[in-house]
Order: sequence, then C-alpha cells, then structure tokens
Amino acid sequence: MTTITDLYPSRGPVEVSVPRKDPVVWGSPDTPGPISATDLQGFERDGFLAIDQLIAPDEVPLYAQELERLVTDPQIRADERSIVEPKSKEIRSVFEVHKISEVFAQLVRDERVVGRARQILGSDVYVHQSRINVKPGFGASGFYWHSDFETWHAEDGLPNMRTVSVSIALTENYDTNGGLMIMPGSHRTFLGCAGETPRDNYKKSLQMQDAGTPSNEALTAMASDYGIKLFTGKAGSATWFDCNCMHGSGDNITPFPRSNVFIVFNSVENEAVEPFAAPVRRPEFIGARDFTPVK
Ligand code: 6CS
Ligand code: FE
Repeated sequence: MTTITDLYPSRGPVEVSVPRKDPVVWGSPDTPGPISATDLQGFERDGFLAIDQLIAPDEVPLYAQELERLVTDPQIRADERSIVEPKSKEIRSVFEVHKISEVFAQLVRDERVVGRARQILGSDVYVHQSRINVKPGFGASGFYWHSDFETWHAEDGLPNMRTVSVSIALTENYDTNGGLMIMPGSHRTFLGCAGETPRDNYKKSLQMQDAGTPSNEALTAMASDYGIKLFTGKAGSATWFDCNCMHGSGDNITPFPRSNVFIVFNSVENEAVEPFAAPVRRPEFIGARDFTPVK
C-alpha cells in the first residue's frame, strides 16, 4: 500500500503554520474556458473570484424554489443530510443536493459552473460536497473562521489543495445579512489547528465548528496581514474561492435570508484517501467517495 505524505499536518497538540506547497491555479493561464486570463491571475493572487452574474436573474427562481421545496419537505428534514440551526431548529443546510435534486444536478453540469472549476483545477473534476445554506433571518448563526481544506484534508483525506468552492447567491447578499468574508491572500498559508478530531465530529462541526478552528492569535495576525473582504451581491452572483482561504460568515439577525448553493469541486487527480487527522471517515454525503468526473 503506498503511503501518502501528509503535506499539511493539523489537529496535533499545537497550532502550526506552513507555506502552501501546491499551485492555486492548476490549469495553464491560457486554458480555454469562461474565466479570462486576467481573472485567473486574480484568483491566483487573492484566492477568490467574484462574479456579478453567474446565473441570470430570470434563472434564479428555479433554484430558489427548489431550495424552498427541499427545506419544506418533511422527508428531507428527517434525513441526515439536513442540519438544523442550534437555536431555532430551522434547517441550516442540506447536503448532497447535487444527488437528491435534479435541478441542482443540472446546475453542477452547467458549463458556466463546471467549466470554471475545470479551468482552475486544470483537470476533470468531481463533486466532493454540495450543500444549500439557508441562513434564514431573525438570528441564523454564522460559520466561524476556518479553512475548508483544513477539514477536507484532516477529516475527508484530500491530499493536495486542488479543490475549489463556488457559492452562488439565491437571495440578495447584503452587507448586513451574514455574507461570506474571506481574508484575501490567506490561501497561501496552511494553518494546522491544535486539537484532536473527536469521533463523529461532523455531528457538531456542521452546526458550530470546534476542532479545526484557528487561535485568536493566528486570526489576529492573518487579519492584520491580509485584511477581510465581505462579499455582497444580487441573487445569481457567485464567489469562487480556493479551498484554503481563511473565511467565515456572521450571524443573520435581519429579516432577509442569505441563502446560497455551495458546490465543492475536487480534481480527479486529488481523490480522497484516508483522513489525515481523524479516527474515521465522514459520511459520503459530506465527503464524497464517488470520484466519477462531472460530464
Ligand atoms: O465541514 C465541512 O465540510 C463544511 N464546513 C464548513 C464550515 N465549510 C466547508 C464545509 O461545507
Ligand atoms: Fe467553509
């Protein structure tokens, strides 16, 4: 059995920061696709690319209605793919929507979506994870600062940083209703977090992450070095961001929900192996083990 080197140690006794060892944009700058060479350079530099209109305003209702259908379906609510808000018990997220919803399966295969993922990752891609985040108004809780890759490496066994997320707004993301915040440039440093991964960590971490969260000192240093950018945009806008960006989002106490669909593409050259820092794998609806490329 070939042993795979752990390039990004995490979840040990102490927090440890190492430089990124992987490219950000794996495709060559002139790879054909929807992203211009300039925008690819911007993604390399910042770790993100904001798109004002990934889907047209008249397409949004199809996805917003599908989100509504899913979150009001009692069967979905009873399914383990649904995560509820700690306080209100309203649905916070539904995972694996690319498998349980034909509407979201179509969106994944849309060239405007998968075409951009292939350009950034320089290969065929498969979906590592998808979810709808409802973030209803009147108190929905946010997501504390974290790097997705830190979790996807430690708990899902993704070896390299060859993974990209897209968050597509299905309701308007104002500067007040708990939008996505990213520290620009933070993707070039891997912060290995202190603290072992508890068994079945996902049962808690998807509501309120604990293992894999950075220390206040590290966050202070990173925010001072990189700053913090808040992403706003109309329904249909999108943010592509590298798997290792330090990011988070605040609570939403406004009456206006901040709902998005979130799709994580992983390169077929970066298939998940065993977790690098967790006792067991997470369920497949969170960390896919079906590596079939998106066609
Ligand atoms: O654990 C995960 O896979 C999820 N957790 C967060 C807070 N963001 C990435 C991902 O959806
Ligand atoms: Fe995240």
